[in-house]
Amino acid sequence: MTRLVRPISCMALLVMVGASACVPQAPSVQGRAVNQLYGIFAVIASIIFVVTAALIALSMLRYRAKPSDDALPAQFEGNVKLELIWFAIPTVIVVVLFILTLQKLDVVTERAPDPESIIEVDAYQWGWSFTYRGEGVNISGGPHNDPELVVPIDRAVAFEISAEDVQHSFYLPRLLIKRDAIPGRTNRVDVEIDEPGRYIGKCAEFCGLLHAEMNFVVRAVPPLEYRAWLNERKQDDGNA
Ligand SMILES: [Cu+2]
Repeated sequence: MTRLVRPISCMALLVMVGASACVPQAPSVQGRAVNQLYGIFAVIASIIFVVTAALIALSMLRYRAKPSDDALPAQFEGNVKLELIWFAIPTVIVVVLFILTLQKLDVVTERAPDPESIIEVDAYQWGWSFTYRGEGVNISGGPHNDPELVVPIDRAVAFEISAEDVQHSFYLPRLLIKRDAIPGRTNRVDVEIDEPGRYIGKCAEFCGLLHAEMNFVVRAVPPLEYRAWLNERKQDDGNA
């Protein structure tokens, strides 16, 4: 039976590492940094799980009491070398993960020096208002009328996020972006999307009765299409 421990452990490790590699990749510079960090955490956690489970299984199988064996097994008290090893290994793992997390945090929180657009996000019960700063364009909507904003791909766009009434949260699940929207405070997050598409946005902070219907859409398009859309909206809003 103990001969099976190693092949089963290797298979379990491969399945877990493979599963972590199958997680969909976020199509943005910031989301990809988070994805990479998730991947590293998943691989290290999988190795720890498999090694721990294998050692438990091995000791249960190899050292279980035998019917004929009623003598007390050899007794040990303390093992300095072993204790140092199981102190050192988790410490090294935690320090390495901490340093990697700080590095990825730099990517996620970095502000673009010259973003293509700055979009002021105002959350309220139960909708969103998006104002393109300096462009005279506003898009807003609430339940059953989800606002759809347009952003360019391959360009950094800055979101400056605040709230009018209670706390909300600006959340783009597919892009792995989330920032709290807090009354009286502005949180900024810069996002550079690199695949065109429609990305669903949600409020991720329970904020009242219609919280679940507080959705929006981010449509990412090529830069030229974005400029054309912006000019069209400017004219429409100007004529309104
Ligand atoms: Cu909300």
